[in-house]
Amino acid sequence: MSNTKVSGTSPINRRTLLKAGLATGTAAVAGGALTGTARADGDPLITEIQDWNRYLGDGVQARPYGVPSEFEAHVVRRDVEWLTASTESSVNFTPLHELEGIITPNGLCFERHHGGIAEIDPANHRLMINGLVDKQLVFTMEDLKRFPRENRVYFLECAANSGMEWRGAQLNGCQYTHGMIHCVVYTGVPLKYLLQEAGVKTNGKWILPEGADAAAMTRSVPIEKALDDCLVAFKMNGEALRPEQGYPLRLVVPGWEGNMWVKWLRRIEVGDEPWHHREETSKYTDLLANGKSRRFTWVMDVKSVITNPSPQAPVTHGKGPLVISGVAWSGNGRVTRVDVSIDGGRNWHTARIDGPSLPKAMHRFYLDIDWDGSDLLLQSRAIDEMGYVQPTKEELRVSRGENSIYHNNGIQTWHVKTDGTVENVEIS
Ligand SMILES: Nc1nc2c(c(=O)[nH]1)N[C@H]1C(S)=C(S)[C@@H](COP(=O)(O)O)O[C@H]1N2
Ligand SMILES: [Mo]
Repeated sequence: MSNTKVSGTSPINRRTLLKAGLATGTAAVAGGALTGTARADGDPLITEIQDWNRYLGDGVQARPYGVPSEFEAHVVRRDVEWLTASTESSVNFTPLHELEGIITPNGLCFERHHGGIAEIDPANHRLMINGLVDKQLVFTMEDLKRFPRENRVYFLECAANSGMEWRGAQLNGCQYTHGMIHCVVYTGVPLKYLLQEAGVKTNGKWILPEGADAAAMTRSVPIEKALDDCLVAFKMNGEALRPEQGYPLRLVVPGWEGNMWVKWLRRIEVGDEPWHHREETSKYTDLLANGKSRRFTWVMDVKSVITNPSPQAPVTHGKGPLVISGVAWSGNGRVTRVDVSIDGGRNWHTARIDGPSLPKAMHRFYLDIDWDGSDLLLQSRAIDEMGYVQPTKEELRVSRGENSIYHNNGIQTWHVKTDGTVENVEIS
């Protein structure tokens, strides 16, 4: 925990920052600067035969379902104990600082449950469609798998992601400040096929997806979205959904707040107006400075964060070539550009987006610099195909006040110190 504030001019020496040797923003690795750190001769790791080289290893089927190397045991979801009263209605966080590319491995997708994990035998699972439809329908999992299906990569972000950071820098690590997000490839049936099968009546304007868990979560979703890109998904990253993520069936609501992605999906009611249930009234609304609340803030706006270096991932190699890596996403479509600043937002450099650029999916960006070893104030600012620019936290507070929890897409600052350690700070 820390509450460090770094003021606009001191204590960071701006001239030192500017000397950090950043070239054009594209590849800035100085030629020949990256000599190996290991000993070139006489290193016992080269001259001595190691155990893994001497003895046969485990054969096939020693690990029928593979797990990561024992040396990766620290790469796990983590929670913040004081945040919630119980683990059944709680959240843990994706270790973003340990991941690369744009896909979150299934076992590391953050979890947010309101009534714990429902453990459902797919043979006993049903999906009902009722309400303002021509014919009520009940599907088994087998029925659903006879509809045409699609594969789509989408991020899911909880609207409360970064919520603890509204009033100032608080949690020391991007896992905690930004880890209520994951991005996987879903396989599922477009919801519109199921609604067409049931026949939505002309006054059917909203749907109410409902979960089969102990929380029986519900949210009102406008019919336009339901008929647009929503999926009823049964696979993630090629395999069955994990129980934590709604096995055997979850609703996918691309680009919209995670709360609407009902897990353990058992029923979809069609209605003529929104239901105004708990999760869209007392929760997932934002109290403005004037005492009014914003409601139905569905879209997750453009956002980004630098994942390395970051407080849990300090620079351990000293000055010289440094890979700055991060993720960006937008519920409005593709991310078209990410800018990175190493001097707290004074100067910006266009980062390199690498890997697939898919709408409503995570994007990976890099800025390769030659670090001169001085203090850095790292920031990233994403821009999406609608032209939205990620705001500063101050801009957000001016427009939304200080009471908000949800939809904090403000620019994050990491203070990289001369010893390579990194701290969550805010520049005022
Ligand atoms: N049935 C049900 N669906 C649910 C929830 C829940 O508690 N029960 N939590 C919601 C919230 S608030 C979020 S952010 C996402 C989290 O999805 P994840 O656990 O796959 O990360 O699921 C949503 N769907
Ligand atoms: Mo959420």
